[in-house]
Amino acid sequence: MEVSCSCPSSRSSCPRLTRRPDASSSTRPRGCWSWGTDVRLDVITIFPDYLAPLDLSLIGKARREGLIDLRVHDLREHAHDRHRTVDDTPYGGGAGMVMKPEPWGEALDELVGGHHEEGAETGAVPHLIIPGPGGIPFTQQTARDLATEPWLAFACGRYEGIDERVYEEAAERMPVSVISLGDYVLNGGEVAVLSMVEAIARLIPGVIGNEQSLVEESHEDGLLEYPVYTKPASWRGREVPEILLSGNHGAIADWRHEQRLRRTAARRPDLLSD
Ligand code: JD8
Repeated sequence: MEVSCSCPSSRSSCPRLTRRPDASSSTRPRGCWSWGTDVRLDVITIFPDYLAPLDLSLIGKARREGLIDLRVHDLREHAHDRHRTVDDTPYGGGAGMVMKPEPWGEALDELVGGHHEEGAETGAVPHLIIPGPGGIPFTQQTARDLATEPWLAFACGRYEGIDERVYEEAAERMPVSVISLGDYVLNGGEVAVLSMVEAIARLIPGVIGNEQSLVEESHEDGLLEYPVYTKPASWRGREVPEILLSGNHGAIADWRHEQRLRRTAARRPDLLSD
């Protein structure tokens, strides 16, 4: 996916044109972008308060520390009639309402046009992620891939969805991916964006304290996580597995791997056949 950037770096050294090295490398260039953080995330929605949880916890801390530049935009700012209308009845009939194209076109114009504050000629564009039940599945690999990109924008649909021409028009000026959180139906894209942003942001260097804990997570290497325990060693007549109190780190590691295999075989045999 080709993205242009007008920062002073030469093509070969500009991080925007090259995916950011993965989490572990410390050579990652910083602050090439006029917004000075490594990753910019924009979310466009008619329910900005739905994204309030991203002010909390590790993501909130990462935003305050300038590791992530997360901006939430209200789509209704781009609906100029008295009722700030963003939806209308579907052509061809049918139940429900469809999101109008004009507010989306304008919202994306502002996003792309405003970057670097020098206007559209910068050529820098985000990767537009549009959640939808018909999208490609969102997986840990998707999160890993997107976490290497410097600028993501998320379009939260509602009602029966967004006018199809918005997808087509956007794809003429930026990369567009329709991604599904899972095979069930939500009422809109906000919940999906909350999950996707958390899964992506926690892979950005510095967001979660010790990146070591990223390594043995479920789906990180295709196996589910092992069971975990903490004090007290005995609780309601239930004991912590003896091996974990042994101090024998090699044996503990073997036991944990065995537990991961058993749990994966029991709950997600599909992961073992991949
Ligand atoms: C975006 C509108 C609601 C969907 C009519 C219900 C993702 N895994 C997922 N399930 N549902 C969504 C999702 C649902 C959305 C929108 C994402 C925008 N709706 C629509 C089609 C049927 N209503 C999702 N990611």
